[in-house]
Amino acid sequence: MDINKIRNDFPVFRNEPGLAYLDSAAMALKPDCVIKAVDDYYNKLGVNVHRGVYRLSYEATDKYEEARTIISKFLNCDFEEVVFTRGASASLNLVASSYGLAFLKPGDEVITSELEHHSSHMPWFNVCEKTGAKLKYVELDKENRITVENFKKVLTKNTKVVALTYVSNVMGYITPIKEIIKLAHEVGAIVTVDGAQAVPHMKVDVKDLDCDFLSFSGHKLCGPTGIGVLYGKKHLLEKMPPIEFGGDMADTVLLDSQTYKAPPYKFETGTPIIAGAIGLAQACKYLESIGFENIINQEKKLRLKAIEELKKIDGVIIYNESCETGVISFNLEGIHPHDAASVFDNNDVCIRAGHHCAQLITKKLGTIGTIRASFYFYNREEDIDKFIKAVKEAKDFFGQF
Ligand code: C6P
Repeated sequence: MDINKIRNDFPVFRNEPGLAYLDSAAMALKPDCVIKAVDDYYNKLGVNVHRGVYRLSYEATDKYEEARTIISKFLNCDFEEVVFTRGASASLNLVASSYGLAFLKPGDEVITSELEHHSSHMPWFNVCEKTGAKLKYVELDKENRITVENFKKVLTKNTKVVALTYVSNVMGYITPIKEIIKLAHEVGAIVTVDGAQAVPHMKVDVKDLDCDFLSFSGHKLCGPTGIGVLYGKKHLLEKMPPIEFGGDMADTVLLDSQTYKAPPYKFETGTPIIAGAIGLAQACKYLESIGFENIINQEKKLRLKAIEELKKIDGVIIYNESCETGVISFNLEGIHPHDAASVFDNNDVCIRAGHHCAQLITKKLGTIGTIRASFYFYNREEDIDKFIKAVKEAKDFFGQF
């Protein structure tokens, strides 16, 4: 893989060749082809879909629905199973607010974990409070991973929903989700997978996983902001009530009754995120052209090298040494992660510091937050040199107080 050629696809790197962008877990940068797809829609079409009875509107509708086809192939599912949303948070909330509120009752159980992002766990906390269902947590192992063994301990015949992350945004661990889905289905539970940190990095085939729902955001896979996907099995989407009502999702509206369109449109109220969907489809094609094997290999290679260098520095606490994706969560002994972050910024190194919207796991780690560096396929060895230099500077500077 020619990294310099790949970096040339990204305007941010052309503008700032020296930038060490190590915050792709928060948001991935955008390549020219995605920006062009969005730009083309605004420049050449720029009109609404599903409504206009004129050529430009038909063309916009075709582009929007073609994006759904591309994404359904990307995930290996049917066209109707792709619901466009504002992002992973909106998708995860949709499942809880629709499926959860409609079908859970007192005595039912929902399994989640302390590794979850707030957007995966909090909607189910809310649903359990409202329905009287019980929220249970898989005990994490010594490394703070979700294991099949520990999952079995909380799974019962009362389990109705399993809401777990596929890849943790703080630890970067991959959950053994396929085995968990199989076990959950044996007791009749459905599984909603938070794929926000998985879909950008590995081939996710929803048929192979057999998950019931999968949520992700476009912006973490080189797509535009404000667009996300909820994959849902057709028979489940069909029986779920809509949670937003109004334009485009309505079928027949009378004074004393109303009916809704079939999925996915039942869940896409109002003017949809047309440019976002078109840009996201282009991003999926772009990642496929890079190849998921190449993507994960580059991330792992860089991460290993960075860990090797970090371990040579005294006072570095690494929380996820065995992680199998591109994330390093660490701290510098006695230094607040936000203080350290300012030194990274001064060195043109973009990292994230804090609880990463996952307070359950940062609390479990015994810290208020971590410094997180996350690698993607466009990072290179020079980024590690800059990163390590910043770590040493932060340590030297704040270590004196
Ligand atoms: N994590 C991070 O820096 P949204 O914000 O809706 O696009 O994605 C929410 C979300 C859900 N699940 C996981 C596992 C995530 O990592 C995220 C977003 C970013 O880690 C922003 S907090």
